[in-house]
Amino acid sequence: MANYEYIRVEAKDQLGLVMLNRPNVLNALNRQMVSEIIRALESFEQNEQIRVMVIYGNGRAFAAGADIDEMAADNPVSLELLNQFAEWDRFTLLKKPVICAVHGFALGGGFELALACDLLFAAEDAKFGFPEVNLGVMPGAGGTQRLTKLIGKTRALEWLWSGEMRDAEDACREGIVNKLFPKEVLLDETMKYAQMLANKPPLSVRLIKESVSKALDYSLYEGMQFERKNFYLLFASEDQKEGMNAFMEKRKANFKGQ
Ligand code: CO8
Repeated sequence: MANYEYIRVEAKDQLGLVMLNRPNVLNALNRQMVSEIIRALESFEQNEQIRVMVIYGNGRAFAAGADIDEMAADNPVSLELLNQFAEWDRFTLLKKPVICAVHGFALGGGFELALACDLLFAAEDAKFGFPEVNLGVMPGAGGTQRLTKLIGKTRALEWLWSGEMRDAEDACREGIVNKLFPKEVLLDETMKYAQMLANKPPLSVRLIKESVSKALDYSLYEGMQFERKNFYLLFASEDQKEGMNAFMEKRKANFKGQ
């Protein structure tokens, strides 16, 4: 497995785990770290053994945002030339499920990373927010877009303008957090869920992800046409035969991802 400086990566059965690992700065995301996260996820994407990916943080936070020390001296031209978001954009191309387990702070870029994942599980101590407004900037990695699509315009504006942190229960009520757990069991419960998902037919799982993502961009009609093609496509898979035969033969299906 590749050598990373700011993350730790582990393949555990069918799960690909990425741990953010700059605990002394609350896992502040510097550019190299973002690059490492993307490269690690892409390598799991290519790994046939891996069916589900999980991201979590080491220390007392998930991630307290982009690394402010690194960003402070940036200017529009340096940012344009750096084009750091080209790498970030590759996150949306991942087809396997990505689950995020958040404890402690998920702020700014850390919250954006969590929102980019497919499911978000949180510990009861989790705190979410976009403090960028207090730094004289704003979210830049999808925060204004993803939050608005999830909770609606006026609620997103209120939260983004205030820069305030909200607790996990609030985030759960807003529909941002899928499941809430006591901190001590967050990772175990996330792994259990990830393993359950890993046992589902992988082609169905990825085409459901793709179709649901399209629902955010497409009209209902276009989305349904897209869904239908994916539905048809699954009838070309061995897992469709296996799943339906297993049902009729009253036995457990053995899905192979083909
Ligand atoms: N960047 C750099 N260092 C940080 C960051 C950060 N975002 N957050 C915390 N740290 C460092 C602190 O400087 C401190 O370092 P040191 O011990 O050397 O002084 C260490 O982490 C521990 O932090 P605190 O002592 O401040 O811990 P507290 O428990 O007192 O406070 C807070 C925790 C409230 C989370 C506080 O650290 C804080 O406010 N952090 C900054 C939060 C923030 O403003 N985040 C938004 C950053 S901007 C952004 O994310 C833009 C995203 C654009 C796209 C990015 C794509 C990746």
